Amino acid sequence: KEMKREFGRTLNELKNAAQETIDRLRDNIGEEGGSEGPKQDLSMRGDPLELGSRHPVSIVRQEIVDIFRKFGYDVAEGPEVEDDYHVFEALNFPPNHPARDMQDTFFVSTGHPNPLLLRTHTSSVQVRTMERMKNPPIRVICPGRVFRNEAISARAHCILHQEEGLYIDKNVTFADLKQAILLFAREMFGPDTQIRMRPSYFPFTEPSAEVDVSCNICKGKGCNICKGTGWLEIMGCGMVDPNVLEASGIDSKVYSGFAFGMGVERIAMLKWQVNDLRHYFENDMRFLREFATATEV
Ligand code: 2NL
Repeated sequence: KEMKREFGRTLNELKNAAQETIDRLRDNIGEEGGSEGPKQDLSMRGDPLELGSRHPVSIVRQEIVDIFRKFGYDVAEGPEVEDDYHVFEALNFPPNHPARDMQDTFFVSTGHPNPLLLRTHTSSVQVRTMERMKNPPIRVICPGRVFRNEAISARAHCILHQEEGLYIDKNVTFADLKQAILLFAREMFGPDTQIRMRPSYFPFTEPSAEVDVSCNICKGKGCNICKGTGWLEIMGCGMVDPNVLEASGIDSKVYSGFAFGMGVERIAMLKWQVNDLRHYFENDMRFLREFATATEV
């Protein structure tokens, strides 16, 4: 009750002060505005615009694309919602391959002979390129988002970015593949980079290999990034299986080719020693700002 009077007086003072300010401002701009419009203080500073910066995945994606464009490759993109034929069938996946399981792939529609699904690799774009071009030489690099039905952890995520390359012509050999990968690795990781290839298996290439680059942190001596081995795995590759060429209407007796694929997040992790994949998807400003100086918009 006692505070009521005090409170009322303060409110009244506030009201009067506000009214005074409104009157003063109204006198300044003029009651009607008129043909001249309101008089504004043009010297007042505006709100500073906070400039954004490129996401690290976007930076590396562009770096890889630029390297292969320099080698004469075209960039091709395709749909993220694909069909079984372009993701698995045309790439020589056997009918019961585990990737075709609900456990590993997100299905959009099932129960048809050619169900719709979220692509698990961008090879489907290369299949569409082969179908369209028919006549080699074909040189494409296909960047894009891919999807895996996986539990999210430091090393796995259900959305990832991939970049796959394909080169088809007469007389393309494994030696050409090695040279292309070596040149790429030296552009990407520095001129002293060494590569090694280990035998591997993919349904769509034969022979197939995993590619390692010499660890540019410890110069091959062994550190915790390369786990003491001196080598870092960067991609998979191989000679395109003749079945894959034939499925897309390319004569495997006349033409041969090589293909490779790499994870963009993985390359970015190696480049900046990021140890947890989840950083790339959480959009924490403290993480993103780290890359603001790495690129000029
Ligand atoms: C990896 C390995 C690879 C391919 C992708 C490919 C595409 C066509 C035909 C044959 Cl159309 N191969 N792509 C070949 C070898 C490896 O990716 O580890 N990716 C993250």
